This record gives sequence, structure tokens and C-alpha cells, in this order.
Amino acid sequence: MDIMLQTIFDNVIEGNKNEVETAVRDALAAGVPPETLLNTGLISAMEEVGKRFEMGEFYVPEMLIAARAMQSGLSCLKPSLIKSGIQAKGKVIMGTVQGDLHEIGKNLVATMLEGAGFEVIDLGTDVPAEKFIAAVKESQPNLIGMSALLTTTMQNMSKTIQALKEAGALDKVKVIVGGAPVTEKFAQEIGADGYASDASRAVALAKRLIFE
Ligand code: B1M
Repeated sequence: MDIMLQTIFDNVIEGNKNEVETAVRDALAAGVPPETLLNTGLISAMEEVGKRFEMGEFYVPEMLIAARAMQSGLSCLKPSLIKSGIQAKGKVIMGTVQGDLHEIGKNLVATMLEGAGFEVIDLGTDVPAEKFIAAVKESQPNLIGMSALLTTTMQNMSKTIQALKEAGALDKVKVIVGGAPVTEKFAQEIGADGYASDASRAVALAKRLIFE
């Protein structure tokens, strides 16, 4: 791995927020493509953090500080990921479902959607069905994006879709789902309109569902 990417990777794992910010800025200034920084530096570091957690080498606090470092890196990268001057193409409500506090993937999807010209209303994490319903009624989006990172909370995607249907909030709105444990098959089973395995596929899916 390139030395700059290795520095980002190592500092995310060690939770060194300031070093990650500096390394991301230096790499951008040196002309490293933002997508490479994102995938090879930041995302792969979080995958390594997950592996260490599974092996019992890392605990929640280490995971948390690594996540903070990753978020800082992502913030530095955000302006480069978002291309300025793009006209909004549609409105998307995003949230991590109830019981789930994981936000990095959801934030990344939101950033990439913004970059593609969508207006994104981010409801945050641990979002109950009622909050999605209220947001649909208030903002009338074209699309709802739900994220879940836990096998226990992915079931809440199904409950949320059900509640949205019962409230008549899905008559004109499509739903897409994603997150590490979520699959295409699961998305179909729960009645979602689409599934994407990563943020750029989520953007392509959103465009397809809204404009085709
Ligand atoms: Co948690 N955690 N965590 N965690 N955490 C995982 C998910 C886990 C796989 C770790 C492991 O065991 N290897 C495991 C889940 C196991 C399971 O359910 N099968 C786990 C666990 C167990 C837990 C706790 C229960 C730990 C505990 O307390 N004992 C606890 C639960 C808290 C809760 O939510 N109620 C917990 C807590 C945390 C922290 C708070 C410490 C922290 C989150 C901090 C934060 O987000 N601010 C955290 C972290 C950081 C992780 C790992 C290490 C990294 C997640 C991440 O940010 N990845 C994670 C291990 C892993 O995933 N390898 C783990 C980077 C991110 C870019 O990827 O979110 O997958 P991801 O998003 C991807 C795609 O999934 C997709 O696009 C993104 C890439 O482009 N995507 C979408 C995501 N959402 C999408 C939506 C879409 C489309 C695509 O459309 C709408």
C-alpha cells in the first residue's frame, strides 16, 4: 500500500483523529484521488477494526475512537466527493433504523447522494418508524434510504416499511436499504424497492428509481 494511504489506514485504526485529518489533506494535496483515499484508506481501515473486534483484540471504546477518526477523515474528504454547482435532482430522507447507532455508512451514502445533486434530509441514527413517517409527511421526498449494521436491527427495516405503508406514506415514495448485513434477498422479502451494497451503487439505484 502507498505510504500516504498506509498512514491514513494506521491512524484510523489507532483512532488518531488529528493525524487522519492531516494525512487526508496531505494526500488530497498530493493528488491522490478521493475515491482511493475513501476505499483504500478509510473504509478498509474500518473493516480491519471490525476484524479486530471480532477477534477480541478491540473493544467498543477502540471501535468508537476509530469511528471518530474515520468520520474526521470523511469530513475532510466531503468537499472533494461533492461536486459543486449540481442542480438538485430529488429529495431523499436518510436514517439508520431504530436501535442502531452506526452512522458512518449512512453518512457516506448521504454525502455521495448530495454529490450527485440530491437534497438529503438526514434523520440521524436510532430512527423510529414514526419519525420516518413524520418526515415523509413534512418533506415529501422522492426516496427513503434506510441503513442497518446489526443483524438484530435489520428487522426494524421491515417494521418501518410496514408502518410507512400503513400510514399511507409510501404511495409516492420509494424505499432503498443497505448496510453490512443487508442483502438483495432480504430487501425483496421486506418489500423495499431496492438494495445497494455501497454508496456509489446507492446513488445509481436512487437515480434509476426516481428518474427511469
Ligand atoms: Co459496531 N458492530 N457495534 N460499532 N461496528 C459492527 C457492525 C460489527 C459487524 C462488528 C463485528 O462484530 N465485526 C458488529 C455487528 C454484528 C452483527 O450484528 N452481526 C457490531 C456490534 C456487535 C456492535 C455492538 C453491539 C457492540 C457492543 O456494544 N457490544 C454495538 C451496537 C450499538 C448499536 O448500534 N446499538 C456497536 C457499536 C459500535 C460503535 C458505536 C462503537 C461504532 C459506530 C460509531 C459510529 O457509527 N459513529 C461501531 C463500529 C465503528 C463498527 C464497525 C467496526 C465499522 C462500521 C463502519 O462504520 N464501517 C463494524 C464492523 C464492520 O462493519 N466491519 C461494526 C464503515 C462503513 C463505511 O461501512 O456502514 O457497512 P458500512 O456502510 C457501507 C455499506 O454497508 C453501504 O455503504 C457503505 C459503503 O459505501 N451502506 C448502504 C450502508 N448503509 C447503506 C444504505 C443504503 C445503501 C448502502 O441505502 C439506503
